[in-house]
Amino acid sequence: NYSNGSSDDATSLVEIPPPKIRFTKLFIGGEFVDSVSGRTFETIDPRTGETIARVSEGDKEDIDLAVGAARRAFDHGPWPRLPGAARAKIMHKFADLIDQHIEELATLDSLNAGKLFAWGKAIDIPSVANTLRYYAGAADKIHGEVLKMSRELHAYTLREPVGVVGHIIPWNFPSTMFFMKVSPALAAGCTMVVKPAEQTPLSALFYAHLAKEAGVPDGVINVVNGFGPTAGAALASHMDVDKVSFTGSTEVGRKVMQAAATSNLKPVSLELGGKSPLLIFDDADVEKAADLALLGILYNKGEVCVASSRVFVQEGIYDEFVKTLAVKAKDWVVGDPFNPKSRLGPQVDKNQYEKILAYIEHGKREGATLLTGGKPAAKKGYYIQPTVFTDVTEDMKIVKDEIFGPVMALMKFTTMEEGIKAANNTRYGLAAGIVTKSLDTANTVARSIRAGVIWINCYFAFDNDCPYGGYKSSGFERDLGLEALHKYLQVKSVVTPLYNSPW
Ligand code: TXE
Repeated sequence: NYSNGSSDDATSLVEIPPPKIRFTKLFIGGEFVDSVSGRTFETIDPRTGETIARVSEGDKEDIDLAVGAARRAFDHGPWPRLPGAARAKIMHKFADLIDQHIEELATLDSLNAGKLFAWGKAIDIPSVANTLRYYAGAADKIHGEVLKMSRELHAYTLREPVGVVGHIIPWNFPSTMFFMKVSPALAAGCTMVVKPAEQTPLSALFYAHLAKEAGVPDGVINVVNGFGPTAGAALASHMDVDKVSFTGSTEVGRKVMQAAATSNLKPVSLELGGKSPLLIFDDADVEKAADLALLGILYNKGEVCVASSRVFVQEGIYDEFVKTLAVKAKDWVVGDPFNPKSRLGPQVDKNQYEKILAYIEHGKREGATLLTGGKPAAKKGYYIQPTVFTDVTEDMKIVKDEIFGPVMALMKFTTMEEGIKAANNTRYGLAAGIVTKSLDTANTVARSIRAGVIWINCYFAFDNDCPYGGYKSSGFERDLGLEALHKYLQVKSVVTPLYNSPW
């Protein structure tokens, strides 16, 4: 059964060796420094609501200093001028250093974001080292091409680093997001300022330290902790930043794009919210489909932009699916992220916790039926039970809005056409899942859904090779894959006349 907050349940605090919080300042020009104002803010343990540490609070002045350091490193420093293989060598060393600190880094993310320690140790942290290696492998293969040209001209393109990049990242995957942004930008030869989410600054600062140890030159990676409307906004509107790469809410994505447009018209890439559908057809194996549906919404306690928050089941297996899902949901034990039995930790902070519970209440008021969960899962900390709503209609708020928590809306469909129409009935377009044994169904649905990633008979099948990002209000441009490398590169055309041309 779900945790109920009693003293022997999974949410009881697991005592861990008190982690040393080694880095709490801003990292600018290769040094850890206090903020100009001297201000600090608390970073919180979502298991208890208590303070882990106080962290320097960056503001516009600190962003100015960090952008200045990145600008100098780009205009005069070695990084953009190094041969790609030399950048790759440093990136490999950086990745090796991450491998040597997996436990410490996983501890920071679990403590700061409520992420499962076992998964962080086995998946998140080793994967970020591999993301760095993936892009290190691309650093010496960046080149333009020779153009055919229709007249007596010889021409080619160069691919040059875009310049100083501002990365604004969220809290749900503090390590993954950091390296999804930083790795391709490093390979491209850019310099950068990272603004981690205010909820989760700790691992980002650790990575800044490891970057220096690996030999990344001073000023190439700068980290400024701080809040969105101050530090984030200053980065997005900075006249000396050449590109902003943002992951976060659709609402703030709009602000970032506006700030970019009204400052120096820097290009932006946006990876925003989602309300991803999972379509399960009559021919699916019900047990497997229920497992995928639960994974899709409960992994990382639903704080995943591509979470399968809308599940559509074809009518022939709907009743059996509902029964199976209700039983299997009980295996998703809510508990302390350091407890190996836990499969969902606490939500990241009080705001998210209250937002999710408010959506659950709204769902109940709108007339949806709770199949499972619907309540806090502990007396202390930001734990919520895995929650599944049935009797849901497409006009309900719990179906339209991104909740970003362990809350599934379960619906029934009849024909494939009806399923596709319902799946596309959203302002978002980040991901979608299809469960079927029919190739025809899979291929037709994959081509009919307007979303950036389609998973057939799987979910969350991420890979460094595989670009992902959104259609519609889920944003534009892609993270991961070689697509992401190209967003940190400019194309320059170079043209010269041939010897007998009229020039
Ligand atoms: O996001 P914000 P929040 C969604 C999810 C969640 C909701 C709110 O639905 O419930 O957003 O979360 C910085 N200029 N996602 O409030 O505010 C901020 O400091 C520049 C989906 O945490 O978008 C942080 O670093 N930057 C998502 C980053 O933006 C600003 C992941 C994201 O925070 C800013 C997170 C401003 N004016 C939330 N205001 C996904 N796509 O994965 C804030 N920021």
